[in-house]
Amino acid sequence: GNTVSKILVTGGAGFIGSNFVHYLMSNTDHEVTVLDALTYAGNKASVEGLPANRFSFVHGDIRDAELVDELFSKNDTVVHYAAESHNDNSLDNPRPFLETNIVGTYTLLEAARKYDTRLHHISTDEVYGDLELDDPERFSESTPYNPSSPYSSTKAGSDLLVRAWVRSFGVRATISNCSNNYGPYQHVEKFIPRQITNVIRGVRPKLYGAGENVRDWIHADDHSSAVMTIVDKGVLGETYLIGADGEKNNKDVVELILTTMGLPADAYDHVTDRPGHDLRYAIDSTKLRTELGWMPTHADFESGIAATIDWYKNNEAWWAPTKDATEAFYASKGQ
Ligand code: NAD
Ligand code: TDX
Repeated sequence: GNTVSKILVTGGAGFIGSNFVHYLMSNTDHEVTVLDALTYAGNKASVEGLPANRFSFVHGDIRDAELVDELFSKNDTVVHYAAESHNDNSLDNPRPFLETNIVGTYTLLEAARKYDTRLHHISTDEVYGDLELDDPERFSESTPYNPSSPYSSTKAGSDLLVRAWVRSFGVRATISNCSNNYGPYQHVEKFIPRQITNVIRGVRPKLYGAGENVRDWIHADDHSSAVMTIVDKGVLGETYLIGADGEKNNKDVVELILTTMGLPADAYDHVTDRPGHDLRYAIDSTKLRTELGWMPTHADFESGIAATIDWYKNNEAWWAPTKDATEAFYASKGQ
């Protein structure tokens, strides 16, 4: 396996990155450094109170080649989460997605090449486009790339850069493409936290279109254990798909949130659909399970959602500062 002791986590103040940092602190002895630009999506509070002998936070941009060079010189392993991550924003203003997802990833790859750093690149199932509701095939490592949105096309571009730097320059990298995550510390712009925090505020949840679209939900902790499995045991140059057999349509998810929060299942509104809205994502994670022995442990979606609802109820100070601006953005688009 790969020897890890000092690990740099880009985007570690975001949703999945911060969950990964907490996972590392609880399950490993590694020294952890976060590099995060604290964009609208980053929140330093998500990684506050961690032991200073093992954790440090660097406020900076992954496009800053000088800073990236210095941090790569001090770390043996980099896990790259930093990205512009929200499809709806990418439809409104694609430029930051090109900057961070493409140029940012390029900047890290050049540093990995210089220092021969072990790099794990975090990506998404959205690079594969979408599936019909009745398609018996799910996405696998051999599915052709076919991204739909500015977000997913820039993530696809970043994956292809990683593959090219592996092949052309021998960079020691792996890639994972994961399905939709849920759990604590997720920005209220995203589907599940938006609806939970709407209900907490007495606002009706907002379903895009008819709500038939299917997402393959995985708890952020299961994503973290999968990533650590790949960092420890993954074969260099390989891609691994991460998923936990969690397909649900959006209507069922909204109804589950409402009933879990003690409201009638139909107490939501249908709003303007997302342009180009991908119909269905579904992951076949056989390769990761059989070759590296990974298994998800948060199998019960209902109890995972109940715990997530409790987290948002108990952490209003974490999300309240971003709620009004997020809803104003959606209201401007009839969503
Ligand atoms: P997020 O938007 O919650 O967090 C992104 C973090 O990156 C923020 O802390 C932000 O401040 C930081 N960041 C943005 N631009 C930066 C820059 N130029 N330099 C340094 N830091 C910068 O995103 P997330 O949902 O946690 O997603 C993390 C990663 O996982 C992304 O690469 C995303 O494509 C991927 N992913 C997400 C999901 C999901 O369901 N959310 C699923 C699969 C893959
Ligand atoms: O208010 C809403 N109502 C609604 O019906 C919002 C915000 C979303 N939706 C729908 C759109 C999607 O079908 O819910 C589904 C999930 O939406 P998002 O939370 O925006 O996620 P998605 O577009 O599926 O992308 C997510 O998963 C893959 C992450 O944001 C990406 O970063 C990741 O790559």
